[in-house]
Amino acid sequence: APLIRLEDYRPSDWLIDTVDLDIGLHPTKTRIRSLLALRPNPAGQTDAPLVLDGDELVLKTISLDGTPLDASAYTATPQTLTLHAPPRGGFTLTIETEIDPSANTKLMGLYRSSKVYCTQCEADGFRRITYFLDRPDVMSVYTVRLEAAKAEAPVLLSNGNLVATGEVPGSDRHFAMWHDPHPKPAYLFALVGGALDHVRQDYVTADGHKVELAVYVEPGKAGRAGWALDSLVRCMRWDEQVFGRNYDLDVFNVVAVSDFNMGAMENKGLNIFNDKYVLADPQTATDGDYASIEAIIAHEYFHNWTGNRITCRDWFQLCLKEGLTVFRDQEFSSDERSRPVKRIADVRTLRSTQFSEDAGPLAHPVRPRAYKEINNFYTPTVYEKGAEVIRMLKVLIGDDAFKRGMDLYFERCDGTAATIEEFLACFAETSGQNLSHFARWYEQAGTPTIVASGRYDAAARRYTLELAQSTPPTPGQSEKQPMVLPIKLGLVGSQGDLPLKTQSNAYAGDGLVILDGPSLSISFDGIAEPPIPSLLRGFSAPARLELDLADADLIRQFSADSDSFNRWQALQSIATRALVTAGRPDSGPGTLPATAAELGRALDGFLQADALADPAFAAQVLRLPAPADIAREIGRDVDPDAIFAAHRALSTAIGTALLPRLPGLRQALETKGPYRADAASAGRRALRNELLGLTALAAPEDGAALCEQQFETGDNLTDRLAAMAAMTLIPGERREQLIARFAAAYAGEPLVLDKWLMAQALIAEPETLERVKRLMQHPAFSLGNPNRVRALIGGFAANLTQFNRADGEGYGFVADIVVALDRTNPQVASRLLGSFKSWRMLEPGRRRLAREALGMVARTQNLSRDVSDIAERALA
Ligand code: B3K
Ligand code: ZN
Repeated sequence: APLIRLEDYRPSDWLIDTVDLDIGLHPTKTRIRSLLALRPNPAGQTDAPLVLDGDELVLKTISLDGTPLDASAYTATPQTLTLHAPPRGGFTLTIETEIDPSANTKLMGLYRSSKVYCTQCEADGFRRITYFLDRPDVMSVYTVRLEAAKAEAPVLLSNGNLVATGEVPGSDRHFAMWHDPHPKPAYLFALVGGALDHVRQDYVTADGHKVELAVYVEPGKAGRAGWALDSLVRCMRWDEQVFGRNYDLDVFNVVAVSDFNMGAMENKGLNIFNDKYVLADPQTATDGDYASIEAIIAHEYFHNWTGNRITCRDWFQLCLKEGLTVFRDQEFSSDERSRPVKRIADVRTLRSTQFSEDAGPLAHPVRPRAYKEINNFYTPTVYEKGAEVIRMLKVLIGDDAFKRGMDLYFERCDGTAATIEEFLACFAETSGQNLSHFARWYEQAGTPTIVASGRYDAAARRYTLELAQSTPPTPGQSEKQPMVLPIKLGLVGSQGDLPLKTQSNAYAGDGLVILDGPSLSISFDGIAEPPIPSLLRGFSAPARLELDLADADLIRQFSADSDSFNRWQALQSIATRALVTAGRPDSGPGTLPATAAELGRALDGFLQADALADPAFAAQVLRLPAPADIAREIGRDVDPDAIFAAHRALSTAIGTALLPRLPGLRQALETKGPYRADAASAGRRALRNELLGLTALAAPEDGAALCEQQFETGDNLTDRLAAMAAMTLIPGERREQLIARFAAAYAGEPLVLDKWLMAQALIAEPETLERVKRLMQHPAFSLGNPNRVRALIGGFAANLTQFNRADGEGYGFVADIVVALDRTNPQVASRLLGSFKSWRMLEPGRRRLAREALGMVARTQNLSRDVSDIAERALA
C-alpha cells in the first residue's frame, strides 16, 4: 500500500457544490443514484482528469449534464471512476451504483445491523456507496431521498432537516427527503432505515431555535434511551454556556445500532452509536456505562462545532477535531461530576493506553506525517494526547486568552476544512505569544520524562528546584528536541502550601513554571522549612516525572497537598516504586515490598478520617496502578508473572491491613432507596466495591460469601457485576457457580453478557485460555459482532499474564483470530492486533514468541491494508 504524506497535500482539482442522492434501500440490492454538481477548484489544476474514489463499487450508469456518457469518455474500476477529459467549466454527473448492504461485513459504508440499514463513512466509507471525491476538504450541500419498503423500514433518517415524506404509488414502499443546508464532507453523510422505537424531547437553544431531539433504539428498548436523551439536553446547554455554541438544525437524531466498529459517529444531525453507548437502565448498565454514555453523547454532539462546522483539511489534521473534542467532553464531565476524580480517571486511561502506545513500535506524533491506512490512526495519541495538548495550551496562555482564541477559531474557520496551523494562529493572536515551539507537541512523538530534584538551604531559607527533560527515541524520530512543558507546582509545608517568591522575574510566583529547554534551575526564597515539592499539579503536562521523594514525604504529601491529583499521585508513586522493585525479574516471586505495611497504615488512617467525605476519590486512592503500568515503568526484559505476583501480594497486604475496618465501612457506604445514577451515589458504590475486591483477596472465605450475598440482593448491575468480578479473584467451585448464575440472570442481554465474557477473559490464571476458547462456543459469543469480539478476545488480549503466557499460546491464539477476522472485518482485526504493541519490552523468551506470532500474521496472504500496516509497523 502506498504511503500517504502530509507534505504531498494538494487541494482538490474539483469541487462538488451539491449532492442529490436517491437511494432505494433493499437488503441485497440497494440502488444509489447520485447527482453531483462539479466545478473546477480555483486552487487546483483546470485541465486535470477527474478521478472519483470508489471501494468495491459496480457502476451501473453514468451521464454528464443529463446525457449518457460514451464508454470511451471514462474508465470505471471498483476503486476509481475516471473522466478522461471533463468539461472545463461546471457540469453535473449522474452516477448509478448498486450495492449489497447485507454482504457488508466490514461495517464501513452502508450495511445492515440486526435488520437496520445504517452507514459509517468516516474515514473513507462513502466511497463504498458511490463514486465521489472522498476527502474532507470537498464540502457539499446534500439532499437525500430515501426509499424503502414500509414494513421493513418505517423509519427513514438522514442528515439535516426533513423536507418531505410520502408513499410510492402502486407499491409497498415509502420515501423521506432530507436536506442538510450546511456544506459537509462525505465522511459526515449518514442514513438509517429500519423499524425502530424512539424517545423524543423538544429543546430551545439559547438563541431561540426550536430543535426536536430524538433517540432511536431497537424495538422494545425505548425504556433504556432516557439517560442518553437526558445527557444530550445537558451537554447542549453546557456548550451554549461554556463555549457559546448553539445547535443549528431543526432536528438532532441519535440512533443506536448493535453492530458498530467503534463507539459512535458524529454525522451531521444524525449521530449513529454503538448501542453499548446509548442503552442504560439500572438493571443492564453500570455506573461506568452511565458515565461513558454521558461522555460519548457529549463528545459526538460537541463535534457539531469542532469537527462538522469546522472540519479537517485532510486526515493528518485528525487531532484538530478529535483532541479538541475529547478536551471538550472531559470538561463537560468534570463540570457534571467531580473534577479531580475525572482528572484522575482520565490520567489513568492516558497512561495505560497512550503512554504505552508512545513507548512502543506504534508510536506516532499527535499529527502523523504519513500513513498507509488512516483508520489505524484513530488512536489514544490522536485522541487523548491530543486533548492533553489543548489542556496545556489553556494553562500556558491562561483561561481568558484561551476562551478568546476559541471564539476567534469558531468565527474565522466556520464552514472551512482547517489545519492545526490555522487553529494555533487564533491562540497566538489572542495571547500575543509565539506558539511555534509549543507546536512541537503535534510533531514529536514519545512521552517526555521530567527529572526533578530539590535542595533546601536552611540558612538562606531558599529552596532550589532543578528540572531537566528528555524524550526517548520513537520510530522515525531518533533525535528529540525539548518540549514546552507547563509545570504547575507548589511547595507543601507543614501548614499547607508555602507562598512562592522567586528572585528572578522570569517565573512568576503563580505556581506555573515553563520548562522549555533541556533543563532549568529555579529558586524560591523566604522558605522557612524544608518543603515537599508538588510538581505537575493536575497533571499539567503528559509527561513522566522522576522525583525521588522518600515514602514518608509522599505520605505527608498525601495528607497535606492542596492539589487532589497530587494527593492521589503521592500514594500511586509509593506503590509504583514498590511494585517496580518487587516486579523486576531478579526480585524473586511475589516479594512483598517493605513499604506495604506503611502504605496499609496510611490508607487505613485515610479511610477512617476521609472516606465518607468523598468516596469516589477514596476509591481512586485505593486502586493501585495496574500491572501493565508497572511493566511500562520497568520498560525492558519485563516478566509479567513477576509483576503480577508483586501486585497481588501488595493488594492482599493492603486488604489485610484494612480488613477490620471493611465491614463497617461497607455498611456505612450502602446507598439507600432506589438506584440513582448520579456521581455521588456512583462514588459510594465504587468505594464499596473496591472494598469488596480487597476483602476477596485478604479473606477469600468471607469475600466469597459477601460476593454471593451482594449478587443475590443487589438491585443494580453495578453491584451485581462487581460481586461477580470480585468473585473471579477466588478460584473454586463457588466462583463457577456465581458465573453460571450471572449468565442465567442475564440471558438475552448481550451487552451485559459482554461484561460477563470480559470478566472471565481477565482471570489471571493459566486455565483462562481454555475458558476463553470454550466461551467462543457459547451462544452469547459471535465473531461477527465487534462488541462480542472486543469483550472476549479483546479482554483476553488485555490480560497481562495470560496473553503473555510464557509458552506463547496466548499470542498464537490472538494472532489466529486476527487472521480469521481480517477476512470479514479488517478494522476490528487490526485493533485487536494492536494488543501486541508492547511486545518489545518483554523478556527475551516472550519477545521471541510474540515476534513469531506477529510474523505469522505478517506473512499471511491477502491481508487487509489495516492489518498489514499494523503488523509491519509492529515488527519494524
Ligand atoms: N469520529 C468517529 C470515529 C471514526 C473512526 C473511523 N475509523 C467517532 C469520534 O471520534 O467521535
Ligand atoms: Zn470524536
